[in-house]
Amino acid sequence: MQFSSDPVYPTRPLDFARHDEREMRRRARAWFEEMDRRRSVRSFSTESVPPVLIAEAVRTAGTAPSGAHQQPWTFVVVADPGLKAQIRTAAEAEERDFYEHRAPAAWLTALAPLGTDAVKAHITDAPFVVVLFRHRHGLEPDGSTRTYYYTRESCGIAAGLFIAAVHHMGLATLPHTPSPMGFLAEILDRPANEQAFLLLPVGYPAPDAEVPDIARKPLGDFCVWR
Ligand code: IYR
Repeated sequence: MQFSSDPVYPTRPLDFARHDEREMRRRARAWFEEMDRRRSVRSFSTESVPPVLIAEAVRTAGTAPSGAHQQPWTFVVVADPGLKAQIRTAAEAEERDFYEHRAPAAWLTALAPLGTDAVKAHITDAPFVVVLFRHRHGLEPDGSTRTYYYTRESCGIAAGLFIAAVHHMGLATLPHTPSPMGFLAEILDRPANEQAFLLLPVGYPAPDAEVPDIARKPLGDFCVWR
């Protein structure tokens, strides 16, 4: 219910680019082809990357739609080699525990074809490690909390835009989810309302990088029309 005292955003005309159908088809196909070339990269070059490029990708991620426009995210860009080393050590400790003790057999079976293990060289090789923190709730200036809505969905969309932006500019990334990720908030000194959501190393692929020779599902296997 809308009360007359509720603040309402002022509105302005939508800035929308309309194309003819031929051009829409061309753009749709070209974008698919570009995104279809994206691969998750697990071995990175140590070559440096201009920080402004990472800033542009984060800026793009920040265009994501979010629940009630609450923008429940913080992207921490880690370039400091000492911090990256700390993150790698902590992530590898969690991953060793995962692979050696915690992972159910079915999960290890599902991962086996990818050949992943507890060694996470990408964290120290890639020039940047971007950690996306989800705001579980907001904080008012007086320290009280404000409920946020659909924060996981919002952060998932922002992460997708970040991954697309990184790929589009000619860099590579990998969504990595060491579990549990509590150590990231600690090492990166984040406030209590922020929880690590995704860790994304960003850089150039190693010159000899290889990826699993796998195909994506054909459209008909995951798109249903009614
Ligand atoms: N977090 C672990 C395990 C892992 C889990 C999934 I699901 C993957 O798609 C890949 C890895 C790791 O990073 O090795």
